[in-house]
Amino acid sequence: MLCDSMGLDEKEGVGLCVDDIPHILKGCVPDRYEFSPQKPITPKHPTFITSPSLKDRIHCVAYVFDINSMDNLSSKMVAKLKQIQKEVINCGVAQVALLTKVNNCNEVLQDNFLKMNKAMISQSQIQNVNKILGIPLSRILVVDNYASEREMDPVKDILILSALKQMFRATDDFLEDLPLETDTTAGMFQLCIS
Ligand SMILES: Nc1nc2c(ncn2[C@@H]2O[C@H](COP(=O)(O)OP(=O)(O)OP(=O)(O)O)[C@@H](O)[C@H]2O)c(=O)[nH]1
Ligand SMILES: [Mg+2]
Repeated sequence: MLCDSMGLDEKEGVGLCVDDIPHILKGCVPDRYEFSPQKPITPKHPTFITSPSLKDRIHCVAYVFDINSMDNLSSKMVAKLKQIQKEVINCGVAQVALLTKVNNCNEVLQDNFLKMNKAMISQSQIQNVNKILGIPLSRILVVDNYASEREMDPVKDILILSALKQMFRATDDFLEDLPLETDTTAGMFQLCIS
């Protein structure tokens, strides 16, 4: 299951509230819950999930960035991201970064699919994410989403499916570290930086 959240904003009281993060990670936030940027969810909320099961929990967090905005991340935004990462690490949840709007995937893939990672890794934006968030290069994924296209594009599809595969691998790592339980439906959580 892929869960999409409200985007983050560097300003306090705008975008997803950092205090909501632990509740989301633990699986206490119900589907379709409407987040309030000023007020995190509390156990008093009528649909708050007080005893979440493994399937309600988040197993992998994907931080979604526009690749072209990586050089302009403000120090406030970086501080907010680090605060969130602390919560994520505390909960033992896997993390990946998903960089969208990559514009050279076409050349890279057409050149030689096997060289893709090498060419991508040399991109300064990827190095930046690695430095800022400490996310390993293999967990920094790049995609070019469908935006204005009318037809399917196999090159985009390859990148998108390969990103999804890496997310599942990260999710598997989380599940492998858990004590054996019967219910292992995986959930992922996407944080959009707007
Ligand atoms: N060209 C291009 N456009 C993209 C890509 N990803 C998203 N977009 C466009 O960027 C805009 C914002 O995308 P969203 O998915 O709504 O971004 P978001 O961060 O989730 O935004 P909110 O949920 O509204 O905070 C839309 O117009 C998308 O079509 C991409 O990889 N390439
Ligand atoms: Mg969104």
